[in-house]
Amino acid sequence: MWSRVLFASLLSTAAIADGSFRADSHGPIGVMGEHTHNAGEWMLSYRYMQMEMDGNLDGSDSVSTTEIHQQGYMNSPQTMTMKMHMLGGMYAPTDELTLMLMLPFIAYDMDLNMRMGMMSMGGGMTVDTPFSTHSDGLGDIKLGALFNYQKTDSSDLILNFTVSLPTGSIAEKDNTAMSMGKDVQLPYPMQLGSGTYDIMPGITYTVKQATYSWGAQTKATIRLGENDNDYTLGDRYMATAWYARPFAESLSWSTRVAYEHWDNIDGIDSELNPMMRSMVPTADPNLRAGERLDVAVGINWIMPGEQTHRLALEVIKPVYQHLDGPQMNADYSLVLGWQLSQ
Ligand SMILES: [Cu+2]
Repeated sequence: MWSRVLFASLLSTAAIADGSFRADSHGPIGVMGEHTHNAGEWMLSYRYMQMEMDGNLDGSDSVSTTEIHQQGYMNSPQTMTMKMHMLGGMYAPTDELTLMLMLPFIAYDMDLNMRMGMMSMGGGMTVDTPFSTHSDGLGDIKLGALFNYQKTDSSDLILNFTVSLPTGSIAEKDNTAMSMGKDVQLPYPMQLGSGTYDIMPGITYTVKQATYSWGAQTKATIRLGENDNDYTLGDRYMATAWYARPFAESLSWSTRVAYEHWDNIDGIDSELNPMMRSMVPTADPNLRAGERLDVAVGINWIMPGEQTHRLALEVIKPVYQHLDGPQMNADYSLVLGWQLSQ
């Protein structure tokens, strides 16, 4: 085992000159479609992504549970955990074209508080009932094509084109504190898919120098048409840039910034009880838009060989959020990934 690791490390030092075996020859693991492959190469990947949301914001200001109840909502979201297992595949039929497939499996958990006034006990008395909702299953499958528009020894300009298929459920139901043991349609953020075909055009530029690398990517998510429940999720626009540096023999660290803007929902979910909109902010299609600036640090570890293994971790922390609220506050995310390529 150790001799193999040592051998791999020596190999990576030897190969550092041509750059193909550098840990930072792939971008930070939280970035997708930032590299291409040479003709005939394939890659399999697994990513575990987790995002924690805690509390609520209106604009950039924190809104307390009590303030949300005072705005007339009987239910206030408290925390939400979003977990995703993503299987990925890449294959390059030619040097100019790399195909990509992404299969996401998602689990969402939201904790809420229901507050009810107790008339019989006189003014001002309230009773809090905490409850949770859960959804899980396949998300929207994505098919991508990456075109090497301009490639030099040290830089790569990639045109990204991805289609997102409506394979994720928009019919997720669960008990709520108000549903008397009955499963009811859950609000928008608990649904697993968009329900629409979405196109995701993007541009990626990466540069590799002897002692460092950097890259930038911008990508949009444009929803086409309306889903079966008569609504369309908001479009999303993302831009990110990173800097990475090899250290030791088979490791690299990275630092990254990412900005994302997303729009409100168009239409209203026809399966969602119309009363819900006044009972919980997550059921209001006009309280979904926002923007966020994240910073991230990451590490890549590479084990080259006939087949190259790569392990990577990235931790992402929002530094600025401005939300149409009350909307849930993103606390942090992490992405853990394994990539196998040949
Ligand atoms: Cu790849």
